[in-house]
Amino acid sequence: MEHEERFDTKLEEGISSLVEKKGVTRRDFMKFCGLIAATLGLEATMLPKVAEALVSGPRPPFIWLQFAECTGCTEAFLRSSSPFIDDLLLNKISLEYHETVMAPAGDAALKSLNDAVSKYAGQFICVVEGSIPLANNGTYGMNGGQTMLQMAQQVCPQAKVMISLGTCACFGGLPAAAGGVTGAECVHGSLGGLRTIKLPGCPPNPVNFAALLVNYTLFGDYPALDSLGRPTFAYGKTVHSQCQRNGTQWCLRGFGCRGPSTYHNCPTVKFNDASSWCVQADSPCSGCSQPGFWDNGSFFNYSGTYGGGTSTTSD
Ligand code: FSX
Ligand code: F3S
Repeated sequence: MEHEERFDTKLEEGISSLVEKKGVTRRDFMKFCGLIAATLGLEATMLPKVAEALVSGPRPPFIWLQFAECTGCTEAFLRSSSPFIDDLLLNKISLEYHETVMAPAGDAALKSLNDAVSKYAGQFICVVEGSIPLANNGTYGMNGGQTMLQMAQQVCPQAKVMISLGTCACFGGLPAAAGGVTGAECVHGSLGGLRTIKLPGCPPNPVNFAALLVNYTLFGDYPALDSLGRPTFAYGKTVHSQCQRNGTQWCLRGFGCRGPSTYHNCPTVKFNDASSWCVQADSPCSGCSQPGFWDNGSFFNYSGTYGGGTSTTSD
């Protein structure tokens, strides 16, 4: 959809400088704003506010921790085909600590973490990727002589807002799969039930993260969450209920598709600049954003008979 509405001079200047820097058009930017607005279920009249939040909103301090994981969550941002998502991550927030993208290493990195926590105590937004090894006093996950658990215990309770990014941080994910020896647990469980917004997915969709930030900038509060702590704008409906194959002969339910028991907006937001998603690419949904993934959610462990698969809901 084309958005030709012009905004006030300051906002137009901000948009111009952003699109110039990214080598894309104003229309591309407005398309991205439209995707964010649609993801949040906002009226079209909110588009200028969404644009403003992306262009000139406040830059809250972020501390981004990475524990037991594959870095796929960060990669999903940095390699996103949307030219605006990496910009959002690197320029529209004040990224005080992030091991993958920061320049300092070793002691200097740990010092910058401690400095940032002291300086922004009670004000920073903390993003955690990965689950936390608890077995053997947490020694399966060490960072600078500290266990990941110790680091999480020191940093996370001082955050203003906690975001668990990816299934590992939200529910344990792959590091917590059967056969693992590290005793990895989700962030919420490892930290005595600390309140955290959960954005599961392996990897999570960067558009939902961008939408969460825009929502926070616009309304200054947590979005509506479901009983598991996931924003309902992204996890309010099953994949199956939004799937383009629903009711067609092309449905992959007989191949172990987990769409009927997986809550996520993949069919509408999609991945890679909204070009495709798992089922569109002929893969059954693996339930990667549900608790129990990998062991319970993945069709890789599907033990039924092809052609006769079952699902837990019928919507
Ligand atoms: Fe987990 Fe993320 Fe999957 Fe990987 O940080 S949700 S294994 S995409 O990297 O934590
Ligand atoms: Fe079929 Fe639903 Fe999966 S329509 S392909 S079972 S998401």
